[in-house]
Amino acid sequence: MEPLDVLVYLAKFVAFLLIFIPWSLHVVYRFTQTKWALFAKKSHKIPEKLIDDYDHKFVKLSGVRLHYVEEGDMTKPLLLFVHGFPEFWYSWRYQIKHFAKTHHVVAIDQRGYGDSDKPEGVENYSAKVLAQDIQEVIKQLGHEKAILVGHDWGGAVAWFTALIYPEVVSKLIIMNCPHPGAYEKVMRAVKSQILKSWYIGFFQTAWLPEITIGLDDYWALDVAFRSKFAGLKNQQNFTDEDAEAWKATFSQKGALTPPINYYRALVRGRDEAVDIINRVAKPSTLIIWGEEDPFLAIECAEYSQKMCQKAKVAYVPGSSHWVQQDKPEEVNKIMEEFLN
Ligand SMILES: *[C@@H]1O[C@H](CO)[C@@H](O)[C@H](O)[C@H]1NC(C)=O
Ligand SMILES: CC(=O)N[C@H]1CO[C@H](CO)[C@@H](O)[C@@H]1O
Repeated sequence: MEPLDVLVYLAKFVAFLLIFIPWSLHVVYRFTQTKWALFAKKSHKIPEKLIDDYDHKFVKLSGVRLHYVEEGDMTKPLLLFVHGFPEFWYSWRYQIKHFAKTHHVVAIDQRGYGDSDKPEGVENYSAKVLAQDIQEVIKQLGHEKAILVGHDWGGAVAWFTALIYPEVVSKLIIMNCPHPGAYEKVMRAVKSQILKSWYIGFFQTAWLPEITIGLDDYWALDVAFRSKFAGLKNQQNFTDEDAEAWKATFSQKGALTPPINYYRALVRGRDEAVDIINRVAKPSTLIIWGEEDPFLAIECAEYSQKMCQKAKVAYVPGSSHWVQQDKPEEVNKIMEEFLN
């Protein structure tokens, strides 16, 4: 080997060390940053204003202790707000103060959610148990009846409360949630609804839904509440601070399983509930429907109306599934007209 060749060889070797090795390390580093970040847990904190600007309380029921936020005059009629999945009392932030002028406003964390108790086991989240919680909350807060307002799963619980305990519901306001009997009819009649309900099947599996929702710092929550996928055109009402509140709530230990258990209990308990779900809702009912809901076919509104003694449907054009947060002014106005 000539000395010059040796020099060239050495130069290449040094270049290799200087370029290739740092590059490889960089690639490995990037890999750990992105792929491992999928499983990394960031810490989240409830924004101060959620704690300071609202009156937080607890109510003890026969099975669980529930957390709630309260505003307004307790001698006025009770307006009881029940949130959906995956949400908590704060989903009603555009309604709580607004209706406090005219009502005793209470927004609960349903069992298994937020600061409320989270009993174990799928059976503890059956629709009958959830409806019983609502009936007990009304009594414990010193009222005979409530105007019950429910959205999504909170809507389902409100429907079940009206079907099982009609005597405690003076009026029913439902947002983007079908009457349980109507839902089954829509599943048979409207083919697209089966596709829209894909996640209910997924939620029947163990562990996998919890892991998936937690991936990449609860990316699923961003997709659900802040993306076009969710039917959102106007995203201004879901601020970064709101997203932080959501992530702080659902990143608490064991915070995902109880909400998913609602779906597991629904499917397992279907046959037992069959006599309840085909009942007609007796209270005077208002159905508010955000038209751009990717999870529920718009036909659900009309089918639900037919399962009520007396019901009015108000469609909200351009609204996502999260109608009371997406179009608060419209929703509050529709509610006021119905309440007066
Ligand atoms: C339901 O919750 C109670 C506590 O509230 C608990 O004692 C019971 O074991 C739970 N049921 C199941 C099936 O896990
Ligand atoms: C806080 C906020 O951005 N509120 C907006 C929510 O959306 C309505 C339109 O439906 C706006 O009018 C609000 O200002």
